[in-house]
Amino acid sequence: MISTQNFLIDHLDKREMQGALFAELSEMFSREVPLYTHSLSVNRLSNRVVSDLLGVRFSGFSVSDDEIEYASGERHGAIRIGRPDEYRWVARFFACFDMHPHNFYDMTSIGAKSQPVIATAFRSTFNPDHRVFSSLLMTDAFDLETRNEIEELLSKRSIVSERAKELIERSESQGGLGADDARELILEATSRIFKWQGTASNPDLYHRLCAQGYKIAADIACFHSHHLNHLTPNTLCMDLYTACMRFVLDEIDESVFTRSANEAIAMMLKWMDVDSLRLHFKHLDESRFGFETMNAVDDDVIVTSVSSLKQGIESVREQVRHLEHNGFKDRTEGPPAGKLILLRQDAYRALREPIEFTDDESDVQVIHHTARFGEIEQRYYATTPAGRALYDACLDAYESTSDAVCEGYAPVNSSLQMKAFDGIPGALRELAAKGLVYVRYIPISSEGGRAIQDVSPENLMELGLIRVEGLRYEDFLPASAAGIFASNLDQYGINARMHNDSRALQEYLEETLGRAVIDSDRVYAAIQAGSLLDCYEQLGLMDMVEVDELAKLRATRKMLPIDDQAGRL
Ligand code: OOG
Ligand code: NI
Repeated sequence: MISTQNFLIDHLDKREMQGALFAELSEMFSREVPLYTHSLSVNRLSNRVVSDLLGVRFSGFSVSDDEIEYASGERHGAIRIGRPDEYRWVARFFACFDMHPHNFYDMTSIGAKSQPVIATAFRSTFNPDHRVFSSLLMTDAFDLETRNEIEELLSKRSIVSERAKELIERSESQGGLGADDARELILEATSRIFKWQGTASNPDLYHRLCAQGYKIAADIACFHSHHLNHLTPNTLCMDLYTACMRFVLDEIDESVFTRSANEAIAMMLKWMDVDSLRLHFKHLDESRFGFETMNAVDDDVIVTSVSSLKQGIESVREQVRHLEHNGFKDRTEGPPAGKLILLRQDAYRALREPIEFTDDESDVQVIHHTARFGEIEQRYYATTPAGRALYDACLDAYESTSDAVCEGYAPVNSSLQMKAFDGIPGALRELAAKGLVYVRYIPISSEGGRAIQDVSPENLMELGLIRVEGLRYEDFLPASAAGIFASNLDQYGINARMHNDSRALQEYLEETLGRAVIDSDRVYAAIQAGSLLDCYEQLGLMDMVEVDELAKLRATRKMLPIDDQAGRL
C-alpha cells in the first residue's frame, strides 16, 4: 500500500503533462511555420480588443494579458495517420496525457466532400483544454495495385521509436510517468512523431495520387512522419479575427477592414451576454461575472478600438509581407455569428512547402506540397441531439442558397445565412428551455426551504434557487471538417469503392484502437443529469422528485465511460 502511494506521488499529473505537451507542440509549430506565429499575434491583439470592449459593456469586467493568453491558447491539432498499428500507438501515446478517443467521424460519407479517412479526436473527458483530430487513411478506397503500393510504402516507416514505446508502456504499467520520463516522451513528440520532416518517398505514387484526386493519401502515404497539420487557437470573435487576417494577408484594404471590424464588434456586443461571457472565459472564477447591468458601448469607442487594432496588426502585416501564402479560406464553417451553438472555424489556406524525395540520394527531387494550414476556432454551447438535428437542418437550408454555392468568397452572416439559421434561439435560457443545449445546473441557495411541488429546473430557476451554465462543445463537426479538408487540398475525394457502412467503419476504428470510442453525448448528458441531482440534494428536494424521473437522472449520470469515472463531474 505504502509503495503504491509513493508511486503515485512520483507521477506527474497527466493534465499538467498535457499542458506541457501542447506548449511544446506550439513552440515546434512556431519554428516550423512562421505564419502560424504571426497568426497567434493577430489573435492576441484581436482578443485584447474584444476583452477591453467587454470591460466597457460589463463594468468591472477585466482580464489580464495572462488570462487572455489562456483563453486564446492552443486548443486543437490535427494529424493524419497511415497504418492501423501507428494509430494504436498514437492513441496509447495520447492516453499518457489523459487524452482519450471521443466520437467517431466518418469522413467517407459526407457527399461530394468525402475523403478516404475515418477519425476520432483525442481529448480529456471533462473540461478539456486541448484535442487532436486524428485521421486514419482507409487504403481499401483504392484499387488493389495502388493499395498495395501505399501499404508497402507505409510499412517501411517507423514513426514511434522503441524508446517512445518503452515510455508509453511504462506509463501504462505504472499509471503515469515521472518528470524525466515525461519530458523525454514530449521530446519524442516534438522531435519525431509530430515533427515536419520535409522528406518523402516515391514521387511517382505521390503524383499519381494527387492526379487521381487523392492528395490526402499522398500527404499521408509518401511522408516520413505524421506531421502536425495545424494547431488551432481560440478566438473570442471569429469575424473580427478573420477581418484582421484578411487585412494582414493583403486580401482586403484598410477601408474594407475597418468596415468589417466595426460590424464584427457591433454584432459581438449584441450577442455577448453574461452566459456567453462565462462560456468564453470558462477558466475564470464565478466572482468575476456578477454584473447587474450591461452598458451600451458608444460607436466612437468601437471606432477607436478598431483603429488601435489596425495599428497593431499593421506591424504584423509588415512582417508577413515577405512570406509566401495562399490567402484565407473562402468561407467560415459552422453557424453564423450570434448563433451560439457548436463551433465556428476558419483558416488561412495551406502553404506551399518544399519537400524532398529522398529515394535516390544522388538525385533528390524537390516538389511543393500544400497541406498545412492555419485554423482558428470559436467554441459555443454543446447541443443535445435535438439541437444538433436543428443545426443540421439549418445548415442544409443554407447549403442550398446562392451564397453557399457561390464560387470564391462567401459573405459572412449574409441575410440568406441568417434566415437559414433563424430557428436557432440566441440566448442560453431559451436554448436550454427548448432542450437544444446541454447545461450544468448550479444551486444558488443552500436550501429549497418550504416544500416545492414543481421541481422542474425551469421552476427552480424561476424561484431563483438554481442557475444554468451552458456546457461548451468540445468536439468537431464532420461537415465543417470536410469543408476544411476540401478547401486546403483543393480537392474533393469522392470515391465509389468504399462500402460506407458507418457502423462497420466505427467498429474497425475501435478494433484498431483496442477500445471503444467515447460517445461525447453521453458525457454531456451525464454532466447535466449529475448537476441536477446535486442541486436537488443541496436544496433538500430529493423527496419531491418523481421516482421515475429520479431513476432516469441516476441512470443518465451513470452513463460515463467507466475508465473516466474519476474525472470531475
Ligand atoms: C483535419 C481536418 C478537420 C477540424 O478542425 O475539423 C479539422 C485535417 O485537415 O487533417 O481539423
Ligand atoms: Ni482543425
